[in-house]
Amino acid sequence: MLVLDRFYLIVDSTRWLDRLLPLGLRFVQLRVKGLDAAARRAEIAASLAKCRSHGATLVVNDFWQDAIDLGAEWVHLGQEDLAGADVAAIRRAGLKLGLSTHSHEEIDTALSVDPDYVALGPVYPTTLKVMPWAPQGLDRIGEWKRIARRPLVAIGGITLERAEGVARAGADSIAVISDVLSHPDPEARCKAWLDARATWPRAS
Ligand code: 3NM
Repeated sequence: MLVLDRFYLIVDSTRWLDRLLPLGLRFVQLRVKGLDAAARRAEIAASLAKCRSHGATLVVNDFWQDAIDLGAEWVHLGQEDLAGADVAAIRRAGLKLGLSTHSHEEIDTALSVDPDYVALGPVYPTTLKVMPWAPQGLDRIGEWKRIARRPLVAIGGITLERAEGVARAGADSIAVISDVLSHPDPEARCKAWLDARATWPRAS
């Protein structure tokens, strides 16, 4: 089974990569919004180069055609992105695929394209994304792991203090934005996550 890094940071620009990759990040998602196509492609290309030079893996959110064109290894799609994506083209290009899920219907849809990981969210309330789904809670993680039978990423409102419980519940990897990027000292917080992940129990 594919092994994801247990700490999965999501950033919105290469500026974060310059600051945080030197700390030892291994698995990072670039989630850019609101750039025009040229600026977006430049941002993805620069992020890929930076991650490669640090031995980290970059997951490109949403823009699967750019990910293919620019030689990325991973793409992450939400359900709406998935509906408009050419999964066969993504596969032909050799990219690995992660998918967001929030409900039984969505995980059924996700599993129909055999993704390399499934993300479940929001585990806790999050302020970063407006969503109709109530927080899933920890019990859903175990349920999702049984249904998905592949690496499971937990996302949404997860703090470092909550992370061990999320890992114990069955998450293979924990995706995080604000607990690191909105922290008064993002470098120190990122380092604390990187150190902590080695101590989490593995439920699977
Ligand atoms: N997707 P934070 S929750 C981008 O449930 C995103 O699919 C979610 O940010 C989902 O760690 C979320 O600050 C926001 O809560 C994650």
